Amino acid sequence: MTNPEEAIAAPAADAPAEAPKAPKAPKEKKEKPKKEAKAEGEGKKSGGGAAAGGESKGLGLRNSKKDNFGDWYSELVVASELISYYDVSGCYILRPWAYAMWEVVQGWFDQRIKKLGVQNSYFPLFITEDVLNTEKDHVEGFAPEVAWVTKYGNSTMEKPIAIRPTSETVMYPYFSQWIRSHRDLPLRLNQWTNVVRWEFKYPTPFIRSREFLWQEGHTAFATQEEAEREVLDILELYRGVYEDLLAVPVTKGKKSKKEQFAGAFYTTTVEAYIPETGRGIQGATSHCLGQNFSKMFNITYEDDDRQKQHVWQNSWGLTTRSLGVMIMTHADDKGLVLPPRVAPKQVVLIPIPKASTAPEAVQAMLDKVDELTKALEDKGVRVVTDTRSNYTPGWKYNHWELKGLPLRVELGPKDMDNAAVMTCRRDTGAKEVVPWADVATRIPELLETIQADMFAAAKSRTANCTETCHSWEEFMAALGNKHMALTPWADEEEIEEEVKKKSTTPDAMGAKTLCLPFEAPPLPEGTKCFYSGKPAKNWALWGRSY
Ligand code: 87F
Repeated sequence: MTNPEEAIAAPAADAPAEAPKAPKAPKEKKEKPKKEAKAEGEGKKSGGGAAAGGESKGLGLRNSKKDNFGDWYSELVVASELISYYDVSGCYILRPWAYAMWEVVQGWFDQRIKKLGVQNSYFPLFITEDVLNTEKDHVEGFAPEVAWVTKYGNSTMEKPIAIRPTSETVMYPYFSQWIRSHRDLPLRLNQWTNVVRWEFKYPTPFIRSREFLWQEGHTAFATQEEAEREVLDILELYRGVYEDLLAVPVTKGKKSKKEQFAGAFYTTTVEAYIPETGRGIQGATSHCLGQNFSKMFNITYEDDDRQKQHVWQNSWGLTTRSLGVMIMTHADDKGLVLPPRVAPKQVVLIPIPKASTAPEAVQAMLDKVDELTKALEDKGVRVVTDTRSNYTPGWKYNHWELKGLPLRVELGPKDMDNAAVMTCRRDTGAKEVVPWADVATRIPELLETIQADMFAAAKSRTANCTETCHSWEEFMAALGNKHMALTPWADEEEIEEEVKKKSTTPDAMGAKTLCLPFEAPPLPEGTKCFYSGKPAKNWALWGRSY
């Protein structure tokens, strides 16, 4: 049995970000051996697979979510055809099943930021050393993660060129050129790209990889008020991506000074939580940069009095990590469990003729499948039909369960007689007979119910794993239970350092603040910090984290 702590990530002490003054490459973490998906042939009819019409017969995953989370996750992402491992450590192939979900996330978010007035654009992948150093102060801590191109063909580059880890230094020189007067504001740009960060923490598909996909928004405003309003508008969209699309509950809040982006005025975040590992995970961040970067990059506009003013800026990012959090939240020992709104296919229709069914009756069944498919597609439902005759129904059930399809719809001889279909929910296994006449209305309803139920279940799991703590003993007990701790806090960086050190055990990394939640209980006058006993300034949500 693998300790999930080890299986997923190296102890935080390996993080280059935590040892910013040592730009030499930390030791690489070896990746786990690759797990291959099970042979697809197992359920072929000739091979004597599961009985026709039968239930799942042990084609699930070898590892269990509860007992060996890390191995379960690695096996799951490969077996469900989301990921293939690649021979550059920390890089993964996103197969169509994964990429289709990223496209749904992109579509959801892109449509909404455009409504806010954000425009898409594309800036180059490469950064010269000089430009990257424009904001040396904040890049310094990240320097060990920057990858460089040093050769072309057999020749050495005169000057090495960095591969973007983020695009502040790429974009802001042009903000400085493009913004002249208040008429050029607001400038609100986004780009959907890949970025490269040569991470040395243990890599995990979706959660931490050396190349990943994201959107990065970079915006400039004349006033602080406009900028701050956008920070929260974007954070609300990030909440929406997680909660409304991926059915993953998140806590909105502000990062502590220690945990915020060093270049920011302040950082807001949505934080998720994985009960099995007891770890918090940062979902997405929306930063108010204040005038920090506009002063560095000389981004100014002339106000009505012809005075030069530095613009107010924000930046915000959401990555393919969001899919990993969704997978970890919902999947089970049979495979993925996809929330209908993000599932590339929401319904699988499977005709189940018997060996004795007459050819005309089989044809009638197939015609019915076509008709129901069309009726569902007309309602905007994403349907796949599985009419393959060389696989048994049992094998197909397992296959689509592994892929996480929210709803299975079966059509057998009995259903043909009753003018109905049998539906089976992936999340609960609940079955329901739906008359043909109701398919086009009832199935979209069922999908919405599944979506809502999955979110409610995840939300209650997370709520049950958050403990309010007023003392160090309570705090350590909560962490020992793999829970998050909500504490009154004096909001002092030294406390956070000490808590991290003191909560580090031989088996587990130290805890840090995940965020200072926007929604928290009242903090009556005289409430004391759980650690220092000093007057508490706010509530903080703590946890071990990814
Ligand atoms: C790694 C190497 C170099 C994070 C890095 O959060 C630089 C960086 O600046 C770096 N890792 N960051 C912070 C990114 C800040 C900000 N950028 C735009 C975001 C959202 C999107």
